[in-house]
Amino acid sequence: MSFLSGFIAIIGPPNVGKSTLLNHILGLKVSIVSPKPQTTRNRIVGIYHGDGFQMVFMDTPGIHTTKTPLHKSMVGSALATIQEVDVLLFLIDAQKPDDPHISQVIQKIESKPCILAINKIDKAPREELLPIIDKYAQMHRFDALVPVSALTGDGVEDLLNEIKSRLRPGPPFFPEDMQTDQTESFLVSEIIREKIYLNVKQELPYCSAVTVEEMEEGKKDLLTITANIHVESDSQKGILIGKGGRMIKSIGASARKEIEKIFGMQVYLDLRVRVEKNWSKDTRALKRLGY
Ligand SMILES: Nc1nc2c(ncn2[C@@H]2O[C@H](COP(=O)(O)OP(=O)(O)O)[C@@H](O)[C@H]2O)c(=O)[nH]1
Ligand SMILES: [Mg+2]
Repeated sequence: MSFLSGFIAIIGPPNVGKSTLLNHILGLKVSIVSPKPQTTRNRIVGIYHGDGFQMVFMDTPGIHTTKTPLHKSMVGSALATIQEVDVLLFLIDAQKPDDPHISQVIQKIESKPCILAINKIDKAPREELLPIIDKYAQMHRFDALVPVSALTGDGVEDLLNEIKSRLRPGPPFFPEDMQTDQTESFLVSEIIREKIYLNVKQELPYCSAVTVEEMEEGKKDLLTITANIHVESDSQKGILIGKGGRMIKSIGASARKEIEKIFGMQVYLDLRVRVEKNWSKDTRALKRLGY
């Protein structure tokens, strides 16, 4: 038997669990997750190594209608990914089968092999699944429709088998010990960004970007990291720092704990908040911040 491989894009509306599913498949967190929509801003690659096969997953930002430059860049990155892959994994939320963004995604599928995964079945009563499956089977000729829970792992094995049967003979694209193509500093900036989403209410997370300025491994297994959080106004800076610095401390502490776990060493994390007026609307600033 020859080796099988392929590129798979995980696409769908915002907040359906795309990043959670990728992390579950890999058994490793490569893509940040939050209860807020539009957490993922870039394409994230996750590599799943099996016996005789390799699946290269690409987690994408949710596809949605948008006008702002940042969100245009996010949706653009999702749409570009669709063009490049062998198989599409289209994820929807069983609790929101009528999400208005769904038809927008379906229009972009074109003629690629496409598997529909109906996620969050841990939250949806079984009797609600059949009508959803029926409805979607009529909407598009999906190659397979699989109910899953990215949270509990229910159905994920079936889903992987469906994907596997659509891989083609080909080489492994990545070495066996590689699970993501992200740089360490990108991963660190994403973890900090996730903690902003989890700690700060309202709109602020959407107006913040994180860059890592320095990462240095010193003596005694101590990793020193300096990172900037860019926000758009002084009042946002105030919210992010919080009363007596409480907010930024809490973001820093939870980010540090997770970074320590991933890198297996002690971390000193220095977070700085910078005001960069309207960065999310300025194409040059977007580029500089990685979007
Ligand atoms: N109950 C339940 N929640 C889920 C499941 N998968 C993801 N979630 C939650 O849905 C939210 C959005 O997840 P995320 O992976 O960031 O979605 P994405 O925007 O599509 O990447 C998070 O709060 C997840 O914990 C699932 O299978 N069941
Ligand atoms: Mg995501």
